[in-house]
Amino acid sequence: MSKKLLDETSKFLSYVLRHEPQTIGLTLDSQGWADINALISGAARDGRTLDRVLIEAVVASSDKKRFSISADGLCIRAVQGHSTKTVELQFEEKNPPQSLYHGTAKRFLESINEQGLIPGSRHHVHLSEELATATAVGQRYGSVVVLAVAAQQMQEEGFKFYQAENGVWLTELVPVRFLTTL
Ligand code: HQG
Repeated sequence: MSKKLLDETSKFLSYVLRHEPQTIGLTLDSQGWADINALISGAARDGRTLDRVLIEAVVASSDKKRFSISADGLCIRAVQGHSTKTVELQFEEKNPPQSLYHGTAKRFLESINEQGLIPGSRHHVHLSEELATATAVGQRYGSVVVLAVAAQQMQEEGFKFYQAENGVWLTELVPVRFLTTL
């Protein structure tokens, strides 16, 4: 199976499982689960050949463990990163480490320094435990800058933190006073 096919399929799965399931007539439940057979037939109507072997290969090879398959093997979901309103993942609240990191583009800094970190089209602001991960996330948008978030202090002041299955930390927003530019 080629890396190109795996990458293309991963992007397609991210698109339909996080953002626009309706484009292939797919329904997600509130926890983001989609029936794998419905995904395969919906994709086929869109001219895309998916099968169980390819889907499982994408799930297993995803560098960020973006997807998970249900214990009974029937359903698949994206573990975070949703924008579709039909999904409201119930994440367990968790105590964050003292600091978390957020990589972004330098050109966004002025706005971030006014508004704090906001989720944009996703449901949460995404934060990383590792500097290196935050740097890689920020590089997607160009010249990168990494911000440290005083996560423990935020939590002490009543802000909630969650961790997705793949280790990404999530919170609703980060006010400016908890941010330090590194
Ligand atoms: C920025 C990928 C202006 C924010 C990654 C970011 C991650 C502001 C962009 C995951 C702002 C949103 C999430 C403000 C935040 N003014 N810009 N007030 N507040 N921003 O893609 O965190 O491959 O929605 O800094 O690896 O970059 O999809 O979020 O640059 O884990 O699995 O607005 O997506 O994972 O961009 O990335 P995104 P993100 P996947």
